Amino acid sequence: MTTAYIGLGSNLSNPKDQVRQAVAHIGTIKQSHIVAVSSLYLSKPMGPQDQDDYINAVLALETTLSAIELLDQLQAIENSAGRVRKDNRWGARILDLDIILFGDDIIENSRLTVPHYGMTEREFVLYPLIEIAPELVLPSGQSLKSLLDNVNINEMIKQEAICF
Ligand code: A4P
Ligand code: MG
Repeated sequence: MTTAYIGLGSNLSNPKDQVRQAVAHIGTIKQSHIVAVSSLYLSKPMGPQDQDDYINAVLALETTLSAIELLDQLQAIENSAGRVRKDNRWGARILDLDIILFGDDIIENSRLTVPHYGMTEREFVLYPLIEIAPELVLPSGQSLKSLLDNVNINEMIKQEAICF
């Protein structure tokens, strides 16, 4: 059994509903169950500024799937939400599901980089994550608390909790 942390993000088509529905879908993934879900957070877009603010959240999932099997499940959920993959890096999206951490695994292959390459500098990953895993330590040995000391909250606003 591995504890995976999944980052959720949306800035199109009623982002709060998109994230809530994604949590419900993730709750149906085989061989897995959700153990914690952060509140929703309203965050400023990282990347191109001519797009709407994002809704972000992070959840913890206990799973006996492999990381690639979990990625397949998450991408199927992204696709069912109507996600269209475009070339515009960091552009607007209906639903983005990223594997932030997969236990203490360090994964580097053509489909997966875990820990997620952006997690250490993204306020919309670190703040929701510390809400549900305050004592978390990364595979590198860095504590989540120490990472947060170096990250600006960038006007992000905590919103309501998510039921799961
Ligand atoms: N991939 C590799 N590692 C992972 C991982 N750990 N988790 C691969 C999930 N996927 C991973 O992903 C492209 C490929 O990355 C996948 O096929 C998978 O094999 P994608 O979801 O199609 O593309 P993407 O998400 O647009 O790319 P990228 O560069 O990962 O985007 P980011 O870095 O996630 O940024 N601003 C705010 N405030 N909040 C946000 O959530 N998100 C983005 C997207 C931009 N600005 C944002 C936010
Ligand atoms: Mg992604």
